[in-house]
Formats: sequence, structure tokens, C-alpha cells
Amino acid sequence: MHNLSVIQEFPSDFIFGVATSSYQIEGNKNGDCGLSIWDDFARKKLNGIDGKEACRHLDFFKEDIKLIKDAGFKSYRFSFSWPRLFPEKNQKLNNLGLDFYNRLLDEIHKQELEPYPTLYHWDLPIRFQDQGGWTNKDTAKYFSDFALFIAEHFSDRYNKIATINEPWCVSWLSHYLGEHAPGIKDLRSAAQAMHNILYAHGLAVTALKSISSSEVGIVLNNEYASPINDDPNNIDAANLFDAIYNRWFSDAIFLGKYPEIALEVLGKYLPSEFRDDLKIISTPIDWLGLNYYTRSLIKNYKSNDGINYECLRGDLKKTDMDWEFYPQGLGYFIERIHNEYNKKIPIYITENGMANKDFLNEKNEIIDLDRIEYFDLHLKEVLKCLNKGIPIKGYFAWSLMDNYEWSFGYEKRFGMVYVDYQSFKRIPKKSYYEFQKYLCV
Ligand code: IFM
Repeated sequence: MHNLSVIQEFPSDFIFGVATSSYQIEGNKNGDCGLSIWDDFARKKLNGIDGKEACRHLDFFKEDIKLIKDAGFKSYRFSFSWPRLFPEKNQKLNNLGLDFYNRLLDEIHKQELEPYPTLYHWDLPIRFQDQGGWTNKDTAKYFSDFALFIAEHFSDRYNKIATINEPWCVSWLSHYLGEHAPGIKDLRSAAQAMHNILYAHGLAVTALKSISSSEVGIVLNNEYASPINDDPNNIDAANLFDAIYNRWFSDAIFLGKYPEIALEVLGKYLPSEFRDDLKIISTPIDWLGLNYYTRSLIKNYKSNDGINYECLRGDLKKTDMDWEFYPQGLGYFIERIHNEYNKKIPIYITENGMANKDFLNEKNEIIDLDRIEYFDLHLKEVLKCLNKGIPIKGYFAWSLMDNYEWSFGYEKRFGMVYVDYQSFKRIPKKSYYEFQKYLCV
């Protein structure tokens, strides 16, 4: 049986934390929060299952912060909600939103935790979608104004901040696959969003740094590509998947270019000035956040639009998302960032975790042994990389508590703390106590 004793082998200055995001936990029906693209998408595509209530973190944030503290974690990664702060068409500041984040940050500090805020975790105010959302380059400028605002009001209370969470999801998943808001399925829109979200990141780095000396990063999600066999067509397909999913974002940020094989299919949709924009996109960052969950098996598939691959799942043990356990992929990406992009960049694992079919047993406990196994296997990969001298500074488990899992609504449970969506009671699971056992020594 797995346990988390591996935690004892990490250096004492290694940061263990937990991660959440605004739309997934806060509940946007109170506090004069504005609507985001997820409210619209939920209404049109998810039978109205949205983040109105979520975990009601707006009401329970003190209790939630205490749970983090009591398990022995040292840091809390959360995101600011843009529509909560600026709900109105005329961009008027919502003082209730400002007040909420002031109280949240104060509480985090009161509990002696270190905040790791993210500026954007997918809840784009709906007014921007009416003008094209991330397919419109102007959205990047509005985002940079938002970054300035955050730095002006809160940078006295954070030392590190991330611009964007998972630009692949914001662009490809949401504009080519159509699985996330705004639910578009169009290659041109996807290419534009892939560029504009990075441009928004680049502008925001400069904006944040113009106000404070806090360290700025971005959070990339990487998924390992295994060709289904060694047929050269499948290997090419896996390379294209890797170029679009992973390297598009990391090459742009660290090398100031896009991978050639991805440009061959997407280049014609980019603005003519995209190479100049890449200079802004590659403005140096201070740290990198890496989110990692699984791998895909990739098979060649001839399509009309040049996206010549399909993604399959293999036979390894799976999570409730049907995602395979593939911890070696995490080690692979840590080494790749270190060896191919920047040997000095501090790396944080900003998300890692699994959805599980959790239930309360007759003793009112949740025994999530598979989740403990998942954390154990992935933490061992992190430790291996640390022992090779790679500067990995922290690990944030996804997630503190069960929450709104986007297009899956409340069906998938990723938390170390169970949320009863009727009473909003929080019940720590066995994985929570397992972290506590080794963090509170
Ligand atoms: O819940 C999401 C999170 O918002 C972003 N990263 C992946 C998680 C699990 O799907």
C-alpha cells in the first residue's frame, strides 16, 4: 500500500502547497460578481450546471484556509476572478470584489501561508467574448490593464504571481476542440487564441514588473505524447501533438519562436506581426509553473485541416477522468524544461492530482487510496529530478477540495477534502490526512 513518506526526503525549504481557482470554488452568485464565458457556456452546453454556488468559498474561505494550514501546507495557489473585480460594462471596480481579495490575502498571511496568485484561470468576463474574446488581440491589452490593477492593489502581499493558467486549455481545448468555454471548433480561432493568450502573458509580465519586484511566472500544462507504435507516421503524429500541446507555449516563452511543424499548419492564421510579438512573449520570466496529469497515445489520422493525429488512451491504471497514471511523464517534462530551455529557471509543479470516485463510508470517512498512490508516484518523480540537481522549488496538489470540474460539472472529485454540495460541509479525505502526517512533523 502506498503512503506519502517520500515527503520526508524533500529538502526542508521545498514548498508543499495546494491549488484552486476562482470560478471552480468561489461561487459567483454573491458579491456582485459579473458573468464570465463559463456562465454562458454552462447555460448553452451544460444544462445550466455552472459555478453559481461552486464550493461557496466566498462564505467559507476562512475555514478553507484553515484546512490548508492544519494539513501543514505552506502555500496556497488561487486565482483572481476578473469578472468579480470588474463586472460592469464600463469597467467600474466592484468594491465587494476588492474587499474579498483583501480579506483572502490577509487571511492567508494570518495563517502564515505564502500566496501564489494567478491572474487568469479561465473566467473571462462575458463582455470580452462579445468582441471575440481571445481571438481578438485587444483582449490582451485589456488583460494587461487588469494585471496593472492587481499589482497596484495587491503586490504588497505576494512575492510570486502567475499570469495565465494553462494557455493550451484557453486556446486549443476551447477554440479547436470546443470542449471548454467559449466552445468554438475552428482552427483559425484556435491559432489566434494560441497567439493572443501568449501575447497577453507577455504584456502582463511587463505590466506586473512595472509596479513591483515580485517574481512573475506562467503556468503551462504539459501532456506526454506516446506514439501508439514505432510506425514513422505515428511518430510524426506524436511530434505534431507535442508541438501544438506543449512546445508551442514553451518554445515561445523561452526561445521566442514557435515550433516549425506547428507553424506549418497554424502560421497562416497568425497576424503578420507575430514574430515581433514573440519578442514580447519571450520577455524573461522568473519562474515556471508546470501542471502535469497524464499522457496520450497518439496515432496518425489524416484530416482535412492538417491536424493529422488522434489521441487515444492506453491500458495503464486510470483516474476517474479516464486519464492514465503515467508519472514518468512528469519527470520527462521537468528534465526537458531544465535541459532544453533554461537550466536556471526555478520550476514549481503548480498542479498534479487525480479525480476519484470518492464516497463516504459507513464511518463517514473517505478512503482515497488511489489518490495517495498517484501523489506518491508523482512525488517520487519530482524527488528524482531534485536529486539530479534540477531547481524544483515546490509542489502544489490539485486540489484542496472537490470543485467545479468545468464541462464535467460537479461529477469529478479532485479534492483532498470532500465537499458535500448540499450542506457545503468539508470532510477531509484520507489523502489529506496522509499529507498532514508527513508535513506536520
Ligand atoms: O480542474 C482543472 C484545473 O482548473 C486546471 N488544470 C486541470 C484541472 C483538472 O482537470
